[in-house]
Amino acid sequence: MFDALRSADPDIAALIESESRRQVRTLRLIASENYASAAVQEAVGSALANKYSEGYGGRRYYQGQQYIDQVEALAIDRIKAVFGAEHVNVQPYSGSPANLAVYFAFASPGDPVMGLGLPHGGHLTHGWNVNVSGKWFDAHQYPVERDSELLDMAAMRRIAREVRPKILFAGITAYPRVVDWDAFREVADEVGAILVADIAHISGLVAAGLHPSPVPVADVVTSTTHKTFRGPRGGMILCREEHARAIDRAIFPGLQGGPHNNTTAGIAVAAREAAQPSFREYAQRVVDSARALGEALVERGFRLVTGGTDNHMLIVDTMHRGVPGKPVAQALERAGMVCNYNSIPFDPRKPFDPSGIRIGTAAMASRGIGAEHMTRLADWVDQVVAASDDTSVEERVRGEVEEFLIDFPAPGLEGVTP
Ligand code: DSN
Repeated sequence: MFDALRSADPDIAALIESESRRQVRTLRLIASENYASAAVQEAVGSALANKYSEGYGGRRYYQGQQYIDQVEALAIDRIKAVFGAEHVNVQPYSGSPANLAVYFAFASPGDPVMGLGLPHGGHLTHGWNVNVSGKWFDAHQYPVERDSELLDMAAMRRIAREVRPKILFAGITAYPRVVDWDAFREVADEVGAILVADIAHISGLVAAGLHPSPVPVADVVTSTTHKTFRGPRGGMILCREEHARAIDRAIFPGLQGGPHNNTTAGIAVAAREAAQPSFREYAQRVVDSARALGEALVERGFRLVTGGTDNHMLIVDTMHRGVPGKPVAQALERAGMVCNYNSIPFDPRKPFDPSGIRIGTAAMASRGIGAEHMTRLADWVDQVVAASDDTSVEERVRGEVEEFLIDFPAPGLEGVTP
């Protein structure tokens, strides 16, 4: 691999090879990460990256689009088929630009908008105060309930009635339960808001039919393409036909220049993969293993936010075992298991040193690791946390993790020697 790169730039080649080995040798538990297939990676690394294509199919500002138009049309048609969408735009550079385009399409600076608070599992771009969505709009946040830690739909309705948002975001980045799109629709209709479902985390589960789809319910659906959907790093917007022009114009020329055609090709490949029966099996493995891991962690004295999971992620309150999330995440990484530290709802600790960790099962499931392996994983987590920085335990577990992973090749990295 990387013959040309190794000779032209050995420094970068060596770093890529080291990162590839790291991805092969560790249990990747970051809920927003995955392994894109070799086919997706080849599309992304192709000559399509050399081409400028500002505009849309048949209406571009540069000549030479005979193949690019076909690539983008295939990506759009396949995403439409997978999700049953009326209109699709595959040009957003990623999830944050996709969400910004929605604000640009439907609101003006100063307008009221609403989303789930970041510390309660929402996203920065859902109106959090340090983000442009919180600085340029009159952003209001709804919470989860203090006791159940489930979305507080009554509070959401009450705040929406008060502020009458132009845009109502329903969507999550750190929330392990099913989102009731219909309940959001009711409120959006009542207050006259555009309902936006951000399914960046769960789009693979939606594609596989393992989470209810917001596509028939919401006005607009935004997503990244690389999390559970397992495509390249990119974004997409699905919407009703009536919003097609507003969304397309918000992306280009409103917000972006030329689309990244190589990424578009990668999205097309991923959409084809998502239509295969093997993708459904993968997605089932994702949710089954998340549930099994949750049960096994609870048996070992951990507390899960909301008590469990319906999707690919677990928010684990590590303070229940007496240790904050950050040192737990650091110890787990030393032991070969890579997750991120995460706030829990109503966290008394600071975001940079919070009370929990977030664990996702998508990348593991892509390697074929499933529910039957989760007691082993929970034991490793338990042992590392119980050992409290004992490096001999971390080293032993790291060795066991590496040995375990030999039987589960990582998609897209099959040629990498651990
Ligand atoms: N960074 C993504 C995540 O980890 O959930 C969200 O943007």
